[in-house]
Parts: sequence; C-alpha cells; structure tokens
Amino acid sequence: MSNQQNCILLGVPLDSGKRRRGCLMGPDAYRTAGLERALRDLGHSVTDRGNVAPAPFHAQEHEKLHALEETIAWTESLAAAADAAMDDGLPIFMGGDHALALGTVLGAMRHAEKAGRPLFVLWLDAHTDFHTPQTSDSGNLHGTPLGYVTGREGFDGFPKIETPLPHDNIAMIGLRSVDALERAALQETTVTYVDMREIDESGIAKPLQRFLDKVEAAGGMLHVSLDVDFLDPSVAPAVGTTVPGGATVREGHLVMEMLSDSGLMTSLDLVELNPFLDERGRTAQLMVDLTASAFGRRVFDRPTRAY
Ligand code: NNH
Ligand code: MN
Ligand code: MN
Ligand code: MN
Repeated sequence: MSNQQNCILLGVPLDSGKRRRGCLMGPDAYRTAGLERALRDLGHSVTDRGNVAPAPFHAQEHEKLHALEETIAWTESLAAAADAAMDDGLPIFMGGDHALALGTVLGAMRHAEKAGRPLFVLWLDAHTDFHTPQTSDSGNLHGTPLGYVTGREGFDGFPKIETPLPHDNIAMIGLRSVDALERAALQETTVTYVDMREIDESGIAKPLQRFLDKVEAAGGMLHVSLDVDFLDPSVAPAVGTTVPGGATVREGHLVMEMLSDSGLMTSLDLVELNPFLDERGRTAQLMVDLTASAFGRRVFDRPTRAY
C-alpha cells in the first residue's frame, strides 16, 4: 500500500485514572488480539517497544482525587515517550485508561512545537474529559486530560503546560455523557463538540471531514484518542463507564477509514479497554479491527470522497 507507516506500539498499563481496576491488562489484550500482525498485513513496519512505566512516585491519600501522584508520574514518563516515539514514527498507545492522554497529548504538543507545526486532537469518546481536579465530582483523573492540555487551572504537581492546546484545534465526537461543570466550561470555548444527536441527524462523516479539512489546511499534526466507550456498549462491553446510545460498528469504521484516507494522523491512543469486563475478547478484537481501518484496511479500493 502507498501510505506505509512506521508504527510504534507502546503498551501503557496505566490504571490510575479511575477506581475500577482492569485497564492495566489492556496492552496484553491488544497483543493477544493481534494488533501487530494486523498492521503488518497492511504493509506497515511495526515495532512493539514493550510497556512504558511511570516515573518514580510516592503515593498519598487525598480526600477526593484518586491516585494523583501515580497519574502525575505517568504523565511525566508518557510525555517523554510520546515525544521521542514521534521522532521515529507513528506511536500507538495501547492503554491503559484515558488518564494516559494527559501524557501522550502533552508529548505530542512538545513534538509538534519543535517541528513547527500545529497539533490537532480528535477525541472519540462518550465523555468530554474536560474537567479539572477541582471541577471533577468523581476525583477520577481520566476525566481531565482535555482540561489539562488546554491549560485549565488547578493541575498542581503536573508538568506545566507552557503553550496550551488551542480550543480551535480540538474536536470531540460521540458525546452523550457530559457533567454540568464540563458543559458550562466547554460552551465558553470554540472546541468542536459533536453529540450523538448530531450524529443521528446528520451522520458522523460531515463534522469529521470538516475537522480534517481544517487540520489539512493548517498543515497540522493530528493526535487521535479513541475511548472504547465512544462505541455502543452492545458492541464494545469491555469498558468501566458504559453509556448506551453510542457509535455503531460501522460509524466507528467510517471514522477510521476517513482518518486513513486523510493521511493526517500522527499518533493514536487506544484507551479504557478493560479486558476483565470483556466477552471472549470481542471488544479487544473490535478495537484492533478499527485500528486496522485507520491504517488502510478496506473492503474495496475506492477513490477518496469529498463530503
Ligand atoms: N465525567 C465523568 C468523570 O469525570 C466520567 C469520565 N469517564 C470517562 N471518560 N470514561 O471518558 O468522572
Ligand atoms: Mn519528538
Ligand atoms: Mn475518555
Ligand atoms: Mn469515555
């Protein structure tokens, strides 16, 4: 295939972003489901660099926030790992819960800044993950990565965000569970947010293509963060925070196929897979198949469509 990539698989057994355990098994579930093989079969070169580890940390108890020090430690190590991996190819972060994006997006921001290119982020999720440690009711830091990278206040102890990710550079698609304080904050911004109603009414392709056109026009890099709960729980049950009414299998594939057509994606998170909750590996397998679509797997070759 023409657009051959140098894929770098990085396991991220991070389980600190919420209280329900199990995402630490995610990286090995992706390996078992054959992610490396699927990418190789598409003609890409693939290197599995093994698992990332958190920087050293001293855990403390906090009234509300869960595993703060551990999550900060992961953010430090992942930002460095992401920045470095992007020098060599296209990193795929096999999570791990969504708190890993505190680090992977920060690393992509650092890398893009050195490359002199703007970074864009596509957030495929039922949730907006726009909290700060103060606005979060749950105290679960997997609900905060977009709050962090956009420079919201209150991330004491985390690496300082020198140049916040501009709101204009973010699109969230698949939304159907947004907390009141996230919604209030988000509505003050120019972030593109696409809820399930908009997808029901107009389809998922149009808002996605609009965003991809914007990335292309800006000569941007594109970090994609795929949360398992973007998908409907009937097809992707292996996630702790199921929300009914999510994307179908076909909507998921269409997003991934369009990403591959665009050639714009420069890094990818696969997050929130909890193999402990899976049914005979079906969610892990679906995530592998979606990733394959993002790297060029097709039923037939067709010319790229303009939406
Ligand atoms: N907004 C909720 C919280 O902060 C849920 C976040 N959970 C997620 N995010 N799974 O994708 O706790
Ligand atoms: Mn770099
Ligand atoms: Mn999420
Ligand atoms: Mn989610």
